[in-house]
Amino acid sequence: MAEKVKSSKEAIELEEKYGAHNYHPLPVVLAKGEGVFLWDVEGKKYYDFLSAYSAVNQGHCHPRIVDAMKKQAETLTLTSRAFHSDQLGIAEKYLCELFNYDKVLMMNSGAEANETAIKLARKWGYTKKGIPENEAVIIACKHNFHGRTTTIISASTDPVATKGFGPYMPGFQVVEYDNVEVLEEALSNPNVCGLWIEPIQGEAGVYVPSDGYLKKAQELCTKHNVILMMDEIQTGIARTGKMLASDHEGVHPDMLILGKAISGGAMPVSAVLTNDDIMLTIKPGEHGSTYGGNPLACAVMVEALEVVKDEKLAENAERLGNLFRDRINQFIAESEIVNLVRGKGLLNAIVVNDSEESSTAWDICVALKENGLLAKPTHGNIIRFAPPLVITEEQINACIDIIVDTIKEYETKQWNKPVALS
Ligand code: IF1
Repeated sequence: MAEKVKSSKEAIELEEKYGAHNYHPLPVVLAKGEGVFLWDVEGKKYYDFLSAYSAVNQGHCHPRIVDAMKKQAETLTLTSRAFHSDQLGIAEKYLCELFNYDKVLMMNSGAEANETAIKLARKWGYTKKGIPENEAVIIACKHNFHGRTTTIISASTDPVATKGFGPYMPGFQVVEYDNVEVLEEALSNPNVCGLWIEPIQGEAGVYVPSDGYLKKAQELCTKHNVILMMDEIQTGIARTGKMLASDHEGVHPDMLILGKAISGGAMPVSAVLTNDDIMLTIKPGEHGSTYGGNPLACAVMVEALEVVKDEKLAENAERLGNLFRDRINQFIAESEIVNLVRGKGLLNAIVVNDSEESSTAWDICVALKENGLLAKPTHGNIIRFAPPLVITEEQINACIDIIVDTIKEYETKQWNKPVALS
């Protein structure tokens, strides 16, 4: 029988002793999740305002997703792609019809989906665009985040993500995000096969580009015969108030890269969707993964996406995201340390007026935890707020009260000034 920890303290000690130290988690040990709520080992209840970095958009342990998972888990979980399964074609059809693409390649993690996108773009560049072998270039943006593999970090501009992991994969050129002039210049290079961007830069601190940037990027890609590779792993699946963040500008990317919430936080599922001209450049045996498109993943994914539609999660994210930013902006007018809030739908962040190296954002997140709300800084001075999209108006108002009161308490302690808590 699996052991159970007796306390949060014991759990943390076990991770410290036996686990890699590749994270610095907030000091909380979670044992149960339901909807927007999480409970720690001692039974304390929290609002989840991270949603596992936008993987749990449908809420923790959604009953429909759990039931679909149980049913398929008792029937057939994995065949490998050496054989067909009765679930894959159904799931592929569902995704292609939902997002309007010819074909999909199923993988597991977001990083694997981005690796797949890179291979597809390069293969298309050599076989269809006529780029000389091994000279394909993919344009990425400063402050990008697309995953942790050695090829993906070769395009990263974050020293924490790259230092000590070289040598780096060649074939990437990095340009300013949200700058169409540099795009025009970079895309005119005939060896460029892809432009690889996030519609909102999540890890960078929820950077929303100027209106029209995505549309201009697609136009320039079309003009220069370059694939627009849109990484919607964090911004997709209703998170920003539309099914895809690209939908805000009516952009249909040449290649759509999905992960995280397409399986509602139940298990890793990712996917790359594109047209036949690009997808069919990869021939049998040239790419894949043991678990890619497994029957369990397919059954879970279809139900998780049905939940998004049936519960109108995009509409809810749009409406409550506006409410969130309106109320936080009202608070900013009187706050000493919060100087802006930005985001779309229920992907938001606040910036505190302190350096990236400061512990302010972390200290506020620890105080929020004490007050029953879990969030995490993306950098020293930015806190991301991203609750499950099933949150209600009453719940988000209660959470905004917690956030405002906690920051007011923090400001008081910092400046010993009496303030009336709301
Ligand atoms: C961690 C943040 C980090 C992503 C986008 C691909 C991936 C991600 C736009 C890779 C993953 C996760 C990874 C997770 C923390 C979180 C994250 F950006 F969300 F904040 F790390 F930067 N494209 N983002 O956001 O997908 O391989 O993880 O399935 O690494 O701790 P993955």
